[in-house]
Amino acid sequence: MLKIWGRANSINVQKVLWCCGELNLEYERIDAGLQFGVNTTPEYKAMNPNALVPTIEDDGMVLWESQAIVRYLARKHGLGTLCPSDPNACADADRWMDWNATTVWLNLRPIFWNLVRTPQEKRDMALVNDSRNKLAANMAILDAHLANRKYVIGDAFTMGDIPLGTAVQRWFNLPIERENFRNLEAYYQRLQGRSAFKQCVDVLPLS
Ligand SMILES: N[C@@H](CCC(=O)N[C@@H](CS)C(=O)NCC(=O)O)C(=O)O
Repeated sequence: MLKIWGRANSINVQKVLWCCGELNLEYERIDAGLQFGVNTTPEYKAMNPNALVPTIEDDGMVLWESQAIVRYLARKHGLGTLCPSDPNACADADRWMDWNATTVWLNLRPIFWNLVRTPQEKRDMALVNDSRNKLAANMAILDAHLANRKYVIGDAFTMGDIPLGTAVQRWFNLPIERENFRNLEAYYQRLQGRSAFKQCVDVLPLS
């Protein structure tokens, strides 16, 4: 059976759990990271030398990097649905996944880290404010893009929605100022209608 190492509150683990839920895959999840440890053991580092979560093992295939895992599972079990078979549609989904990893996450991470994981007196609020403004600019792009489509590549839900969906959930639940992005709000509500998103990602409080 597919094995997933990683604590359930990690945004990167959540991408993989949500993907498995969309594909109705059975899996065994082993808690790892932060208070659970495991990820710093020699055995774990032999699988993932970064000592980060998630890592998966599937029929002898060991894989780390959450978005590579989402792509792998979507291609293996959801070709034509979660992973579009049309190369243009697939590239479109890839584009939004990469944009999340290379752009959105860089702005979201400092906000999350300071407001959720750092005691109030030690927070770098200048960094939080700057990152929030940059994240709001990213969310404005997504909001405009969603004006005439239900999901990031069109009217069908694909792997392209998974990483961004986890970021959008944080945007709406972090204690920050938010612009009134109506298309983005409708998108978040649409995601909330998906049971795997509700179970694996839309879990509060953020921790
Ligand atoms: N680029 C990696 C990043 C993985 C990552 O940073 N994981 C964090 C959790 S979100 C982690 O393992 N932190 C250490 C810990 O939980 O102990 C991915 O997408 O999988």
